[in-house]
Amino acid sequence: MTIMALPFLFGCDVGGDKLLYVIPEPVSVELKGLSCAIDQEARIVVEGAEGEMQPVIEELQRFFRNTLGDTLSCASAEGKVKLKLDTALAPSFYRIHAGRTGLEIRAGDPAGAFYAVQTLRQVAEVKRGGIVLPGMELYDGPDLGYRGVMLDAARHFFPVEDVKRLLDIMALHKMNVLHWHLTDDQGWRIEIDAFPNLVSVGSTRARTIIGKDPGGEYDETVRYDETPHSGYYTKQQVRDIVRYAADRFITVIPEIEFPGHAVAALASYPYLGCTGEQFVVRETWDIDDRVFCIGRETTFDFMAKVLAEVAELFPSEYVHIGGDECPDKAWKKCPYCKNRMSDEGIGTYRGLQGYAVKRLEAILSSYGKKIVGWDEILDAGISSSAVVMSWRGCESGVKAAASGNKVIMSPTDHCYFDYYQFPSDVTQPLAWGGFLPIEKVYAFNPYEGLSVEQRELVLGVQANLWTEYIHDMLQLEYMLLPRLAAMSEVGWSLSRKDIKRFLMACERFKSLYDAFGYKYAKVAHFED
Ligand code: TNX
Repeated sequence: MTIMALPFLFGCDVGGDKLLYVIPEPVSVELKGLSCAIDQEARIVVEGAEGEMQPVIEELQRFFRNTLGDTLSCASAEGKVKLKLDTALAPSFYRIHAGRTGLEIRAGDPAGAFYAVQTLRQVAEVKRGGIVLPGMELYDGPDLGYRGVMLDAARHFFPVEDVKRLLDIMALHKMNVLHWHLTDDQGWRIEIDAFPNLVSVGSTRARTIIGKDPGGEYDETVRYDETPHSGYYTKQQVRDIVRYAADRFITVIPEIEFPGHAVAALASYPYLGCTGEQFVVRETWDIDDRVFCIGRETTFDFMAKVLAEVAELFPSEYVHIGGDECPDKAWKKCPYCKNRMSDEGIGTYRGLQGYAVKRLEAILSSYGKKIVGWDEILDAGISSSAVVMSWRGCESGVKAAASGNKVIMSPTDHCYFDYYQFPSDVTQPLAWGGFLPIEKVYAFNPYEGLSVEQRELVLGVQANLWTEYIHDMLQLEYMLLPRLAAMSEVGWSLSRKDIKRFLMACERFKSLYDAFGYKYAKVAHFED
């Protein structure tokens, strides 16, 4: 059993004031003189909703096991560690009282209690065979309900263990949605019983472009690694991940890209494209003209069956249907698409996408799901229940909110973690492009341009990890951390952001990442 010595993280003297460094920043903290010590003899007492509290008890026990080397058992009374549901607190909100007599967590719901444990993990110190907590009264809860991370598992595949590790990292930062990008031109990553070729063909590309994709025509200067890249999640693995996430109060929203970013699907079933040609799973990264045919009914039969299986696997209220970057070049040459336009009275090729999105929305609605889509879905008109994920800036989000739609803000300029973290004169791994230092993530204001009423429609924010140039988990963590710490404060502590305090807290957070073995970028303010 490993005993991990956590660094002394709390009670730092800064200019004479004692500060408690927690990320994301809690609502209020009052430090009390006397600390609270917990050793193996302590017991956990749970009051109310024992069943629902089970994942919280397990997280507490994991925390104690990792720090004390032994776990704490539950007792029916007289425990030193108390967990209580308190209806006076809002969902996800919690209070921590730590004092000489013990530790008490009160929470509005089990998620709130889970977040309390995450806070404790950050402020605990191991001393003389026990955990010591600062004496404190802490009150906390999130500003925004949706705090997401998108993992693109299509461009590069991340095995189950990596996804779980990402979920652990998210939990530490109190992030609560994993948007799982499962299909794209370069790979289909989820097993669908009705269409076995999606994984037998669609989950493997023969080779991958080396270095930066120049776009446009690929001439002889382009080099490939000549190594197949493959991988997919079985249904059993998907269920395992969904369960693992739920135990950490994280919802998983799957994304099945439609009607663009479809080459892996078309390579698996050529009849899904406008020409019926056989393609291979894409080996380069640029936007592709080969998209789903909107004219043929077989496309919708396919999507209805795929989405039925997807809806059954994911308990989430939402399914993400993609919708971004869908060229209309193939549709313009397609007799089926032309027929569709005349039959349905659709005046523009873009209108075909609007038609397709509405049909998918109806299909998903019959499975009890609502849709999320990239902001292009707005261009062709959407229904009021669709959620818009604003990525080309916040303008589409503002537009969607103005028409009463719910919005998730994830603009490239603040949320794209596939962008460089350092200026171009610093040596760093090849990235998509752009420049997104941690301070810029932190400066993100998802409410800009919105009236007070419209702000209600902003569900939250999301960091996006597109993985064209992110090959493995090590690199993924390097791109994610510490920028995720900044995003967690945008989502959780928006109303009380303070860059000076944050950067100071970040310094401390580094030792936490070290203790947990997470890789991070040594960004400025984050050096030794
Ligand atoms: C745009 S963001 C895309 C992705 C790329 C990404 C690279 C979005 C909805 N589409 O397909 O991976 O840029 O930053």
